[in-house]
Amino acid sequence: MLRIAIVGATGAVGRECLALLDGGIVPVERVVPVGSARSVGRDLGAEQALSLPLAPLVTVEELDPRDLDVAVFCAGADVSSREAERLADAGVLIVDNSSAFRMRPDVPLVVPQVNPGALAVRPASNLVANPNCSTIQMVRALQPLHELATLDSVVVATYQAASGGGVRGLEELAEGSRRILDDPGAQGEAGGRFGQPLPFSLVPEIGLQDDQGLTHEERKLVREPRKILGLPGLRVSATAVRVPVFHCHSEAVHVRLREPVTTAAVEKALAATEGLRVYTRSDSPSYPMPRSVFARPEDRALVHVGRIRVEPEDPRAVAVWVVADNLWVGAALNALQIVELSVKNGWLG
Ligand code: 2RA
Repeated sequence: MLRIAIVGATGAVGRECLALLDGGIVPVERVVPVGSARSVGRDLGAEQALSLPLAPLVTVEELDPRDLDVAVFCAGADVSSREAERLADAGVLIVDNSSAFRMRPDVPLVVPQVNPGALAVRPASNLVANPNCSTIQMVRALQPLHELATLDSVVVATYQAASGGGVRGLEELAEGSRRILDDPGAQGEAGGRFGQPLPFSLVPEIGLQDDQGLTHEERKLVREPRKILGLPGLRVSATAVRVPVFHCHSEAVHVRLREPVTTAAVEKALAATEGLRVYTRSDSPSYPMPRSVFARPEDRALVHVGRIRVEPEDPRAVAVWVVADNLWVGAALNALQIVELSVKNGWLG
């Protein structure tokens, strides 16, 4: 039975972590919700109708490592950078959802369905990094393609939901959409959670652009798959776009393989992969959509792959459409599956 802290418990990902723990993903003795000073005193158990053994909400500075086996951080890179290593150095396993430690060589970057071997032994750093949400769903679709015919290069365009911007992102999309429906002339101001007005528009910039014109989100989509898949030379070209959708990230993934394949072989390889739901042309519709994926918990836990096709002029070029719940597959569920795998491997709990 684990003593687990959820740092950022009142945020969009933290709330999903509590809900998943309530559903029994791992056996818990005690759950410590951690939030800002202004959240102290909130009863998250009542707010979310949880039946967990919840401790009173505390601030991250108040966490005592002697009372913890594991802490899941979902409060952003600043909090992780400032507080995670204090707990890790005191023996607490840290599963971090932020970008703070992902590229450190002594920190495994883990998608349990893709590179479980990265957790065969406890990392000496006591740090495990959860990849970026848009990376997770992409590598879960890429892995079977790599095993089938060896990846050569990837081009991806993402269509990322407002929930990637947390509670504030969801609220801004809802409020801004209402304003425009009430007054079609309302333009909305630049700034805000997404840098530009999102309702009824698209924002092709997630995170700051670097001096080569790639945004932070696109850099993650280039670097993280190389580490997770163990393919340091993998070429990835990414365009990350924020779209006026509340939940679930979608991705148009174009892959170049080393060997020729058929659509039937690709569908078979994807369908044989744990945690993927495949849509073929005999399905109606033959593709997943954000609202259909978010509608049921059993679908929120899967990566959905459709529009599977081999380019007519090039049998080594494959295109797929990938949709997943960025709060579950892309964050809370992947993080808790890391905890679950660590327990299964016998070195946690
Ligand atoms: C986003 N991947 O979608 C980033 C962080 N969750 O905004």
